Amino acid sequence: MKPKILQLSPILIPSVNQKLNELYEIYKYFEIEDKNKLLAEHAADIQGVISGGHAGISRSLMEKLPNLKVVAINGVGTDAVDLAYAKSRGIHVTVTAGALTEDVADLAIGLLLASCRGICSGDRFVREGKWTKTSPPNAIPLSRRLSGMRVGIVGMGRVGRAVAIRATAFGCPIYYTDLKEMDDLPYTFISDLLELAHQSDALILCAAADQAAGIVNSAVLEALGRDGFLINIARGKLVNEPDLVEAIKSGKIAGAGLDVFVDEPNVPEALLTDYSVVLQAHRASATWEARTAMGNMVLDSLAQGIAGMRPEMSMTT
Ligand code: 8YV
Repeated sequence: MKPKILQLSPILIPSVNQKLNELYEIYKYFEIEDKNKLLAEHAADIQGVISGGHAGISRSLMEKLPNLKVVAINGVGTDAVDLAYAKSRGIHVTVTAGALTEDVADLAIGLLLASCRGICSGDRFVREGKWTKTSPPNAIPLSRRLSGMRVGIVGMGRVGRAVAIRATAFGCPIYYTDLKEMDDLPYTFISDLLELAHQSDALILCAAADQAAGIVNSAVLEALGRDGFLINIARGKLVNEPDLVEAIKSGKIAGAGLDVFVDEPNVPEALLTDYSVVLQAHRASATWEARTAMGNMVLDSLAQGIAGMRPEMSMTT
């Protein structure tokens, strides 16, 4: 009999799904309406869970799975998993570290460029037929230069470092904050987030959100300033969203590029109508390349965890 796996969020790579179906009995929790019935019939046999970084797994669901060995996160964030509880049960929680780094960093730079150069506004202007012989020269406001911009990075893990390399190629001086200064980096460490925002023209959030909810608040946005841009490709909850809406509305900052939100897929109404904000639907890792590598790592983690080995990517052991 094949081991049983509960899948909490979809995987979009056909070869990975094929392999999953070959090796396991997969229960797609996100598609099943009668979840109680499913759990009543199979909970005791479930050995593995697949979920996304943002979706994670609730503690109450883990409690219903007495023989759970591994939660394979198809992503790098573990903020939506109670790691301490998983650890106390000996459940491995694994991530796909390294598989999505370049893609997430690419989107961070893309969002910064799109925000500061008004790329989406320009696109809209042309599509809406507003670019005419008689359109006033200032119909689209002048934008801001990325090259040389002072870039502040919050969280210097894999993604933060990849963003720094890209921004350096644009001639941007790099400042960063993290729990501590890192000896191997040629960038300027600023321990205080408020001070970092003050020193930056663009603040790029690349941090894990496990213990950092709401760190970007009104004071930080005010320090970033009216010519500053906020980019978030990490987690929505790093930002106090009402403070961000207020900062955008009042012109406290120049703009934002956001891939993530507090209550996805709900985006604050006020941001939808404000074109100084460039929006994405949590897609920083959504490339064929990243998602294929991630899916293969999920397969490895499940195989190792179910075989009773410590998965290479385990965050709990
Ligand atoms: C993924 C993420 O989009 O890595 C993470 O933690 O949030 C994202 O990269 C998500 O996990 C997709 O399943």
